[in-house]
Amino acid sequence: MKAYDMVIKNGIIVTATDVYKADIGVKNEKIVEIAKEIDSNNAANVIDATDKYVFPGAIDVHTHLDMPFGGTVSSDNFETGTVAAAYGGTTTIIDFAIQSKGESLKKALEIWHNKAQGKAFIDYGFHIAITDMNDEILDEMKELIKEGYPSFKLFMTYEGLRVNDDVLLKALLLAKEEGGLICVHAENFYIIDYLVKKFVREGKTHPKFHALSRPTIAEWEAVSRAIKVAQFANAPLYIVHLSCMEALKEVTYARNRGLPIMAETCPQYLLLSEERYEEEGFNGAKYVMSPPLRSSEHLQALWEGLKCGQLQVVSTDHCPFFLKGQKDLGKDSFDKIPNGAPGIELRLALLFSYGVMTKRITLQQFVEIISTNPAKIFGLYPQKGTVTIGSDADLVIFDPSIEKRVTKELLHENDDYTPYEGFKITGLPVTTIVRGKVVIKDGKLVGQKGYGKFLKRKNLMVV
Ligand code: DUC
Ligand code: ZN
Ligand code: ZN
Repeated sequence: MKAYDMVIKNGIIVTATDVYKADIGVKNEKIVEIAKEIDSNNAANVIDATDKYVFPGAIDVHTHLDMPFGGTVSSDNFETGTVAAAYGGTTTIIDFAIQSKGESLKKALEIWHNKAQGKAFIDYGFHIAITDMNDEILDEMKELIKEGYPSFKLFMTYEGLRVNDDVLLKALLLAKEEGGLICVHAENFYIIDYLVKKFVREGKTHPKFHALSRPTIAEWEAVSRAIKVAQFANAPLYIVHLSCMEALKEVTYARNRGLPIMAETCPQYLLLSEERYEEEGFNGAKYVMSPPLRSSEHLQALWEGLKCGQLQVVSTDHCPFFLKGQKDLGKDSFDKIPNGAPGIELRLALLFSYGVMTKRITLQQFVEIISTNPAKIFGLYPQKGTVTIGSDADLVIFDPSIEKRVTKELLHENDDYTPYEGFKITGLPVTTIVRGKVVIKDGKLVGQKGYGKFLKRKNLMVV
């Protein structure tokens, strides 16, 4: 019997704190040795990573696979979505199990477990989106935090999903008491509702009115309100898909006073601006997502927020819909376009190309943002999120010398477009390893459907 199931040789290991050259020995799904030189005769499988980076597997804490939404269902399921994620260097996702009205949280989890069971190529966990709160649901939250589901999402907007501030407050108080974390989709429902109805009444139905109906003040107000409710509850809070500088200023102000407020942004808010809505014909619908794309000054501010650590995570909010057959439900009016866009596969390549290569963030910050912080915040650290002895052998071998232009054909997301068509990429993941098993090998899928396992999470950290 060999001492190692796998040895990765000569790679440049990058963690949130260090960059160094060493070999990695893997046994029984775990990293068991990191040394200057490991004898490859002792290994069943040897992978040469010369001139390549070895990152901890990336963690995407915001995906919507197989999700009923906007009169249709997001087009990637747990099979296609996790394959695309693995190609992109993501080894763990945390998806959202969404409670239907009148339903228990456990029922929502049962439905989402059934969607994922036997399909995933990479590991996964679930946040629970609470849409219908009462005392029993509060009791369930308590129980579920202990059972490995410590994070909950509340929508402050979207008819049918949204909750009021009383629910936000109750959830925050409970999470504070029991060691859970509340995440919010923060936009002001009433501002948006007023503007959507006004534009529709005036016959302003083009996709660009989606963005105009969701101005930054709607996000700013809701982020500011959520932070204040969290401050009152003395609870940590995580703001999902933050998109504008006013909201970032609220987060920064709170963090500078020592409040446990954390926030993520997504590649689309760093790299795509509102001019996209002017693309010809119905093409602006590709970018109909919430919050919407913003003007370039906001993009600049978000990069600075990442650099200074005021934003801790980049996730994708991957929520794909086909332009033909799904987005066109809103052909006659922007308010019927399913909200969301694909992005699960390009997160590392985009952030490396436009963050690390342009020196907006360091290589260590890149790892922190895509892997270490998500693991810490959501209760997976140090099992995941770093390269150290005893951690799961979730590893990405990344070739920084590859140069490509993004085309839809390059990708594995189940969609008929990518918002990043034509983007120049420097650096791509070539090999993705999940718990010691190679899932993507030199750019080819070799993993097994159903290998990905459900992760119970605990011990959340504030970063
Ligand atoms: N925003 C989107 O664009 N899609 C899914 C849900 C969300 O909040
Ligand atoms: Zn959201
Ligand atoms: Zn989302």
